Amino acid sequence: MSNHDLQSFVAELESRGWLKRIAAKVDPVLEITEIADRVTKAGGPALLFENVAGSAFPLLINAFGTRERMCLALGADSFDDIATRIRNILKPEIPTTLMQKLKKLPELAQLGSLAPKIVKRGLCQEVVHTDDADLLSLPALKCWPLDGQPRDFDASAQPSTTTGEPGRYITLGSVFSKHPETGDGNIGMYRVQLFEPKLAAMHWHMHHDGARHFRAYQARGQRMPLAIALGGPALMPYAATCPLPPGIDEALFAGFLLGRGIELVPCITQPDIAVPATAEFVIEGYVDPADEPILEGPFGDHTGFYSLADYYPRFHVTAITHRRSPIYPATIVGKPPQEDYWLGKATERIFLPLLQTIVPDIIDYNLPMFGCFHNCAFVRIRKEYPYQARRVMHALWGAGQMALTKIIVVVDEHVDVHDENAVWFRMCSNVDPRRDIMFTDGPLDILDHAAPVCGVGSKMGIDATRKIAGEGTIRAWPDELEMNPAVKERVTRRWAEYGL
Ligand SMILES: Cc1cc2nc3c(=O)[nH]c(=O)nc-3n(C[C@H](O)[C@H](O)[C@H](O)COP(=O)(O)O)c2cc1C
Ligand SMILES: [Mn+2]
Repeated sequence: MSNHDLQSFVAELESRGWLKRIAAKVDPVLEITEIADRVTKAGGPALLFENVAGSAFPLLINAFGTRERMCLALGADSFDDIATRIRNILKPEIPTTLMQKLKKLPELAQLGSLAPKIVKRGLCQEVVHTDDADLLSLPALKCWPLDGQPRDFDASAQPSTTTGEPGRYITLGSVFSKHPETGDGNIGMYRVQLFEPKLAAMHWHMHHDGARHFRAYQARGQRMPLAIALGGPALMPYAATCPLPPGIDEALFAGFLLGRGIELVPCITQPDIAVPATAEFVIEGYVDPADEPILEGPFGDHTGFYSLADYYPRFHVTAITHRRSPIYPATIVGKPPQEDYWLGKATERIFLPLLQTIVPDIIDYNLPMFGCFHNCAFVRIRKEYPYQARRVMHALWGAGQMALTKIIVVVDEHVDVHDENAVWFRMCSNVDPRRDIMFTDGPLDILDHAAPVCGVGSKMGIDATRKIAGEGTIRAWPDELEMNPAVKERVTRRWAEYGL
């Protein structure tokens, strides 16, 4: 079972020739980024660096860097297979909201025993460090040259940084938390900047569930227990990135994807939090609402720019546990394509049926690579009445993490949204800018540097559908050119005869 834990996944990748071991000594400061960036952009293999300078642990990167490897991690032949499984659960029901649908998952989980199982022992606790826990023993990457160096960087204003090199990050950690009142679990992938052996920064965006949980602890004036897990079932990092609504535990969704409940073991120093028993490393600790926040970043981000430095909660480490011979998993983000493109594509496909329950007009959508997830969405609808495209835009701007989308382009049902030129063609030809482009305002991705205020700004909707009566001033709308199918078929059949 290659998706049981990271080590079996690595073995499976290797047996398929999808993984390369690198024995040469490499620097986790920038060098691994440059290697991984080249390999990922060339569609190359997963990389296992066996000799990382300054650390005893091997480092795995680009494990999910192709469609095939992402599917293998998910244990599916295709993303659409998973979407079909989801569609089948949703089918017998009257379409309601995404929220109500997902709230049903726990019931389904009980039936199918997909709920997480708490176990007493886990491989992830074979080795336990408490007083001697040291974040700097990990081969954490410094990804890009200006990471961790704010423009007006004043070393004296920082805690005494003992990382040697500023800007080292845990980049593929799944952060486990629990809501203090409801007890709901959450897993989110948030980057973690290392400052001292037991001090890091927790970069959860205000729109994400980790930050929401933190606000609940803040209101109660309580410390928030946390654990960062690295490794575990191969689909764990994917599950941590899933845009599930608040209150829906990613551990349950992971069980649904895996087809059986994932095994969780309680942390040693934070026993309220349970983590995958087969994780490679677990970093246990807490954030304290009474602390001063710490200046985090900048960080070379998936937008292709450095996200600006800002203040985030301090994460205090109480233990680091790991397997006897652990592998440290990492990723880098940067100008696309990167490994995270495939995590995003999986979500785009897997969440289509759920999105359709709240916006049934949508036949298909594409989050194009250049849009870096939140900047741009191409949406295909079957248009039946005036201003339907605008209704779809507004619905999307209210739908979970899709609400952060900056630019939405809507096209008619005959347009393939995965063919970017086909979308540009309609956008240029079918649009009267003054009539067909609308602006609105709302929350934006925290990483959108063009937004006038962090996390808030304007959005643009472009209605590139054919215009019909009721949509402002339109003249007779022309038909699009298309050859008669019988003629096409005849030409195909006779092609050899033409000698072309
Ligand atoms: C490689 C990678 C890195 C990410 N880093 C962060 C991050 O630092 N902070 C953050 O809030 N979200 C980050 N995300 C996005 C969240 O993991 C994602 O939006 C997730 O759905 C949040 O889960 P939540 O809503 O349960 O908090 C990252 C995603 C990926 C794929
Ligand atoms: Mn969540």
